[in-house]
Amino acid sequence: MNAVTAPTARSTRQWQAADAAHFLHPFTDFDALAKKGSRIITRADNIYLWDSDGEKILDAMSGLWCVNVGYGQRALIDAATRQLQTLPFYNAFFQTATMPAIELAELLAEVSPPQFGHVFYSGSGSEGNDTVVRMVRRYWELQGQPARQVIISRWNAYHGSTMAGASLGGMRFMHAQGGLPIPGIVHIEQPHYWAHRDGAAQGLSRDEFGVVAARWLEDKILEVGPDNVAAFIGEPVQGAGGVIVPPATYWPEVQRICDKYDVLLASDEVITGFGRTGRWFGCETMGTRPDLMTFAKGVTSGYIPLGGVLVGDRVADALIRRGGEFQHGYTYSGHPVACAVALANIRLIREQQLVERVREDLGPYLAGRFAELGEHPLVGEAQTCGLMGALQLVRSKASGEAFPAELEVGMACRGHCFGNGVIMRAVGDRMIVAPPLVITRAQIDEMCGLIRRCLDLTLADARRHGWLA
Ligand code: PXG
Repeated sequence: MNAVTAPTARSTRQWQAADAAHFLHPFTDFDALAKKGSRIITRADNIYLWDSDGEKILDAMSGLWCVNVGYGQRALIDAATRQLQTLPFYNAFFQTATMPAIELAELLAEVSPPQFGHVFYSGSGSEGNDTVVRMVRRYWELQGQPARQVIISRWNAYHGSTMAGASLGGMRFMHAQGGLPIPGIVHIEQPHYWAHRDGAAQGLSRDEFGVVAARWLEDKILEVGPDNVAAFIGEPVQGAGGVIVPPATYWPEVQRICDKYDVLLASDEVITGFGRTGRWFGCETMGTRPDLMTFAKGVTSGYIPLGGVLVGDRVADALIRRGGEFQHGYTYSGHPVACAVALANIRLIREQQLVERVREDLGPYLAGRFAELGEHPLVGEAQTCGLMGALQLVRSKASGEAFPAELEVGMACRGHCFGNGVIMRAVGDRMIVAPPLVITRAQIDEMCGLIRRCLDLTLADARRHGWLA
C-alpha cells in the first residue's frame, strides 16, 4: 500500500477556508465547523483513508456504513468507466430500459429471499423509504382498504432525511426542525435492552424483554385500529441509532403480530443489506419475511449513489395486475452507471464469498474481540452483529450508570479516535464500528488495538475531570 497523499494545488488551510466559505455540510453545525476546519480526505485504499496532511486512518465505519468491498476495487471502477463510455445515462420512464438496470433487477431477485421478484430503483435510501410510503399506501388502495394509511415505526430509528424518511425515523431532534413527522406516521419504543434496564427491561432476560418490546407493536396497532394500519417499518439492527442489536425473540414476534393483523412488514436494509450481518439481508439473520426491503449504500459499496425497494410478490402482484400507472419515480431510477457498478459489486461480494466470511469467520472474530473490549472499565455493554459493533460507555461499570449527556464523553472518545488514526461513530456515549467486509483478522486486531488506546485516553480524561461515579 502506498501512503502518498494525492498531489493538491492548495494547502489544507486553503481547502478548509474554501469549504467553510461555500459548502453547507449535512448534519453539521456550520459555524462550529467553519471555526475548526474540516478534515479533508484525499484518497483511500482497502480499509484505509489518507487526509490532506498525509495522515493514514483506519476507516472502521466503511465511509458511512457503505463501502462493503473496501476502497480501490478495480472491478467497480472498470464497470463504471465502461458504462460511462457506452451509455452514461438513459431513463427508465416512457417504456424504455437500459441493460444494466435489467440485469441488476435480475441479480437482486437472485440474491434476495424468494418472495422478492421485483425492484423499484431510487437514488438513495431516503428516497427508497419515500417509495415505501407511496407503495404501501397504494397497495391498500388497490386492496379496497384505503383507510390503511398509517405506518408504524420506532423511536431512535433512522430511515433517512427527506420529509418521509425523517418522519419514519424516530430522531426527535430531527422532528423538532420543520414540523415533522408528516401525518400518518406513528412511533413505538425501540427494543433496546440496555436503555430500558431501569424500566421495561428491569428483572427480565434479554429474550423476555424482546417479546415485551415486540408487543408494543401490537398495542399500537390496536390503538390506531388494525383497519387503519398499512405497515410496520424497522431496521433489522438499528444502525445510526447506535447499533442496537435486538433480542433474538424480537423480530419473530414482530412477524407474528404483522401476520395476525395483516400489516405489511418493511425491512429497512440500507445498512444491513449486502452482507453486513453475515447474510445477504438482515431479515435473514433476524428471521422475518418482509413484504418490502429498502436498500442503498452497500448495493454499490458507496462508489456511486443507488437505492431502491425490493418488492415482495404480494405487493408486486397487486401493483402489476390491478394497479394501472403508479404515479411515482425518479430521474435516476435505474441509472445505468450506478446499476453497472452495483452488478460488479454484487458479483465481487459473491466471488470473494464476503457474506460467508462475515458469517463464519469475521463476525464471530469481531464478537470475541469486542467481548474483550467489553471488559474495559469504561464499557458497560459490548454488542456485535456480523460486522457491526457497539461499545456503550458508562460512568460506573458496577452499576451501569450512564454519563450525563452534557459531558459528551462519546464525542471526547471520538476525538481521540480521530487523533489516533481510526474512524468510529459516536452516538451519544455509544461508540460504533461497521468496517468493510474485506477486513482481515489482523486488521480487526489493529482496529481493536486502536479502539483500546482511545478508550484508555477517554478514561484518563474522565478521571482527570472527575466524571466517573
Ligand atoms: N435507512 C437507513 C437504515 C439508513 O441507515 C437511510 C435509510 C437513508 O439513506 P440515504 O442514502 O438517503 O442517506 C440510512 C442512512 C449516521 C448516518 O450518522 C447514517 C445514515 C446516513 C447518514 C448518517 O450513522 N444512514
